[in-house]
Amino acid sequence: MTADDRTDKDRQLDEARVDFHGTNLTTDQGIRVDDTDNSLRAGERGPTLMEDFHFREKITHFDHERIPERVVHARGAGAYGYFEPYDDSLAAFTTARFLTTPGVRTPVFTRFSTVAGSRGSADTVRDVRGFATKFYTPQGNFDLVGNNMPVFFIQDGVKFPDFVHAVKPEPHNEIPQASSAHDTLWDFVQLQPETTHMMMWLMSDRALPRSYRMMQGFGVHTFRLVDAEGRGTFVKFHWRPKLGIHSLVWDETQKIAGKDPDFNRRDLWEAIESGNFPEWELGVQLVPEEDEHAFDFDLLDATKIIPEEQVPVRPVGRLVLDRNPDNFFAETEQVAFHLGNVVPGIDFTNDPLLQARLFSYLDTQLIRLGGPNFPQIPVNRPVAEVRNHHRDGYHQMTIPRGQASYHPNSLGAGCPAVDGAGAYTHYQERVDGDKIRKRSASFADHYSQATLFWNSMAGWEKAHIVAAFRFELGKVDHTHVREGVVRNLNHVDHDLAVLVAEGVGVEPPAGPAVPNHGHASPALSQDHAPVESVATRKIAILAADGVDAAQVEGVQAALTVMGAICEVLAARDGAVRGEDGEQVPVTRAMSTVASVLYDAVVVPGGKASVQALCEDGDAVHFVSEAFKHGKAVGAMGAGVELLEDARVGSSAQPGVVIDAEGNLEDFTSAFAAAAAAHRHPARDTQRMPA
Ligand code: HDD
Repeated sequence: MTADDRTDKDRQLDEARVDFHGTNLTTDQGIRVDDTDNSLRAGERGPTLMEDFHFREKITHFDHERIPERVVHARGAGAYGYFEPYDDSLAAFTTARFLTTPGVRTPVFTRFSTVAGSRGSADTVRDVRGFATKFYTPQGNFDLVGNNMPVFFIQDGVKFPDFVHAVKPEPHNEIPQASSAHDTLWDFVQLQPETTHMMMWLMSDRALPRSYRMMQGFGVHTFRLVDAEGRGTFVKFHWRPKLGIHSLVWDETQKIAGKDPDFNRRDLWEAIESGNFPEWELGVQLVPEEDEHAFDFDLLDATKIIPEEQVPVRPVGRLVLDRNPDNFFAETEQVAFHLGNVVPGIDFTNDPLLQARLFSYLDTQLIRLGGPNFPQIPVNRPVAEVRNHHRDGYHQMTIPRGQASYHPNSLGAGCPAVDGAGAYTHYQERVDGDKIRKRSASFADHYSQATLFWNSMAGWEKAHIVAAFRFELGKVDHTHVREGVVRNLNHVDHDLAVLVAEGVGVEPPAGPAVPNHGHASPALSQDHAPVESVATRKIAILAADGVDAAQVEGVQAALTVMGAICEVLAARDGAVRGEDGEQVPVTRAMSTVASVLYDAVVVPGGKASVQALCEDGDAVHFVSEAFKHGKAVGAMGAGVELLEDARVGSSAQPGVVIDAEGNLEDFTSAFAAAAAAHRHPARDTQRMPA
């Protein structure tokens, strides 16, 4: 980042940044410390003295280092960046200037998260991913606190504690960690059909993102844009990743959870450190107020999407993340998002899930961050001025001057003054009704969109969904819970219900509960979101002594130019000898990594190298496993022998690229295309043991 790229937020953060280079150790009071390895004692073998203020301060501070983790979304990773609108086309709908002033870069902090696991859980579990962005606009902070799935489990926030209790580890033994595959979640699900649509998303590969950089984000609720005249337009927010929407496969995620529990976090960090700044496009679906009732679902129901074929997503700007935080706790842990942080021109709707969230986020920050002054924590501070009569509380960081801390006042010249111009004005909506605990009949259809989702999936996506239901329900001990889920699924699609029932040993339903409506929304399938580039993909090149050095270098050079990250893996770190005795640098020892940490694998030629790899179980397994997980597998010259040993064979399977002649140019272009396709699910992997 150059000095010119620094945002207002970045400059503001300078005030809080502390650098320790060239400094001496002090206490919190700034007193220089002469020894931090030996406590002060009465005699060399005597007891520690209370007067050792350095010892007491050091231990006390340590004892108080932990704060409560987030009750949900505890595990996450974040980064700074900016948002930039493409043009002023939204000016007709909203007074939010950060959305409508082209060329203006609004600083942001984005945090991605898993929902159910605790802070130390693995990244690649089956779960929803949070996608929360704080925009530090000159009009104040706007937080878009979304997920990577466009719908939610429940319609009314009053049920959120029930849902979260059901999905979290079970209360008696705190098992399982970061997993939905257990009785309490599925018990809740079978009794609460409104979860069905979201469960289809959760059982799909959307719950297993390859990277935070390769997943969509959604504001989920219908919000409102408000123009200068106070007119409203309904809006749904969408984030679309520039690198395409890609997922891992289930077997892979489970292995990565052990091999590299920080997989997604590391991926985000490394991409930003290496200058591959992740980018998303912000899109909006706009619905005029008068069309509120034009749909066969309720816009206020967060278990429903507006199909993109009905209301297209209009691109409005881009989000770029270009700087990692300096300190995880200070920034990523202490960042506090709140759906209620809105700027003029953006307002809420009466979605009962949204309304509940408006209460919960501020409330939870009070316990998590220890009092009402958390907006003063550097990562949370707006770049807009904060002037009000809030006073005192734990950890007040500002020194409010003057006598008057009330409104109205004359002793402070009436300041801070209340002036309507440019102030946030709530959208005027006429509301009347009886006080009543009742849900609208327009929220009652829990299945049509679950069916829409199912119908929209490609064959391989359907197969993954069925396998996911079978896995999850297979972990459920109570038969009646399995049966209840199958009953619900029979309202989605009869074939789906039968396939799941057959896998989990319950009686398949005799016939469909309702006929499948047959509609689909192609935009929902990951098959229809191709972004075919190898940029930032990790390619493993397997080598041993005797490798064809020219091929290693050639493949590396060609793929690196395309933006891929190539790593040479060998039995030992350091270097291997090429066929002609030259040194070929090794990036990592194979024992420190695994195929699941790469997107594709190449086996270059060189007789001795390939023979050694064929004798090395790690190398054979590497290739079989990559193949099983649908990744591009390539071999040049003698490299094909390793493919044969790994049961990949030399036959034409999708995504397997073999160049027996060792023609570098032909090979790299075919291999790059295969790797860019991400996965090759059409492959026959039944026989593969990996
Ligand atoms: Fe929530 C955190 C997203 C429903 C209550 N939520 C939280 C985070 C995300 C979401 C991304 C993590 C923010 C961060 O990185 O710090 N939540 C959602 C979405 C929802 C949703 C997209 C539905 C559309 N949430 C929801 C409901 C409630 C909450 C219905 C309560 C009634 N959510 C919370 C919370 C959390 C939270 C307890 C925990 C930590 C935090 O807020 O700061 O207040």
